[in-house]
Amino acid sequence: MELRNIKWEEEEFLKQRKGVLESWPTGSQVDLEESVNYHKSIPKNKISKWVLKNAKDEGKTLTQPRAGVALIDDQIELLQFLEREGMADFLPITIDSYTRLNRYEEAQKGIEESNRLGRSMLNGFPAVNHGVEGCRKVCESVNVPVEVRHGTPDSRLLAEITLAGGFTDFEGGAITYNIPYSKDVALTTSIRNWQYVDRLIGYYQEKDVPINRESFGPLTGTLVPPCVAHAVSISEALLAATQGVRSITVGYGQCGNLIQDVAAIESLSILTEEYLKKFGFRDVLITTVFHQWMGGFPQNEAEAFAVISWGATAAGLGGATKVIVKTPHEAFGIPTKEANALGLRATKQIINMVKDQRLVETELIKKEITIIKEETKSILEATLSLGNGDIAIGLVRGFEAGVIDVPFAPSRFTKSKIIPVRDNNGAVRLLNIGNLPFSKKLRNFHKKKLEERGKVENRKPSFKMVVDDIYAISKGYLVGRPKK
Ligand code: 8ZB
Repeated sequence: MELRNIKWEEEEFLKQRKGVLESWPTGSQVDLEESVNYHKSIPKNKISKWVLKNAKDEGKTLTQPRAGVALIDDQIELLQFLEREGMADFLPITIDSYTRLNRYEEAQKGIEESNRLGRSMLNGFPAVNHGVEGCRKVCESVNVPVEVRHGTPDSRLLAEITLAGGFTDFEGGAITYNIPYSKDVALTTSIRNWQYVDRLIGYYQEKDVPINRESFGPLTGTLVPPCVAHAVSISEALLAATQGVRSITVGYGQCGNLIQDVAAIESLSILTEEYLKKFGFRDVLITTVFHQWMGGFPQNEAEAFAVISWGATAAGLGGATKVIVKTPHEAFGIPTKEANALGLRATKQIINMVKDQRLVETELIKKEITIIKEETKSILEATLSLGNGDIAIGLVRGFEAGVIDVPFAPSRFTKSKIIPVRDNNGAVRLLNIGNLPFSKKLRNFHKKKLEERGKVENRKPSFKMVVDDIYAISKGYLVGRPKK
């Protein structure tokens, strides 16, 4: 089938389904009609779309952790703890690495080892192996929506099983779960595989079962400027809406400068609305998710809490619908449930304190919104134009040409020519604009901002500065200044 951004015919979709479901034994447990009926019995307070809609209408920011372990009963205990002690508004199952790579045999060994040793020997929940009933048990054990969070370029079977398993929200996308995670997966392949996932959700939607889709805005988590995250998230929103998805969360990872972060969330929702309308999608619920700092964390727990709280501040002041929370164990790996709950509680305290404050009308933020909008539009327009208006084709050609680009990506299918660095206020700008189709005015803006910093530090902006910035937060600062 030729790659194009059009809704898959039902017949084509059902034909491919057979192969997907036959690729692992638990696939045979999926019965779409039965799953649709199952979803109709889920109460509204556990359906992602309705919980997100309420939060958006009421201007609330919901909290959500990451959490995944190998065994069903342990996953239930973990989620119940995070709901009760962490007061999480939203829960996840974080999927293990073997499942993300479709290596279900090794996931099975991990389950058996975990059973034998009495502790989790996987770094997440192997949902495909646990099957439909295992997933339903997890969803039924809590009182808030549970989202599938992973990092899987080919998540067709994972989507089949988890959606039949009662989850109402599915993270990822053709770009955000490929470019930062894989070296050799072609974009044409990941776009097709994610069209399948979106088409499956479109199928549920046609039967009045709303499933939310969320893009993974942080990408490589390393100084990704807002325009890059936005262009990618909006592209994934267009791909999803085309297949019939009607509830979409677009994402962004904290950069660290408050003005830029607040402007990023605000501009992300405005631009997504604008582009979906432009392509004729008027009935899609659009919400935003803000990720607390995705780069290196300080080891000291008090310092880690400070980073967490700063992220919570930006999420709250920016009016994000949801915030993904880090923990004081971030520098060391997967957190204990107690540490996870503490990150949630610290975040909620801040969210509650800033919820009645609004910053968006501030001049500096307005200016930053204008910049982000111009940058994002220039990337999206060039990408669309390379696809002659088709975003799927445009993405393949655009990444090849570098007019849309992700910094520090392992993928062979992106140029990764752009190099970000902080300006003198800590906002993320571009040291190397690569092939991004920026106007002269935008280029000068970045140049001027970096010259400003260079002058203060008495050095030329260079890769040394970039490296200093990458480590700065873990060492206690935002901007990586030279040692005096
Ligand atoms: C790309 C996302 C990385 C973040 C966290 C890492 C890091 C990964 C789990 C998890 C709780 C898990 N993460 N796996 N957190 N439980 N099974 O995702 O610590 O912050």
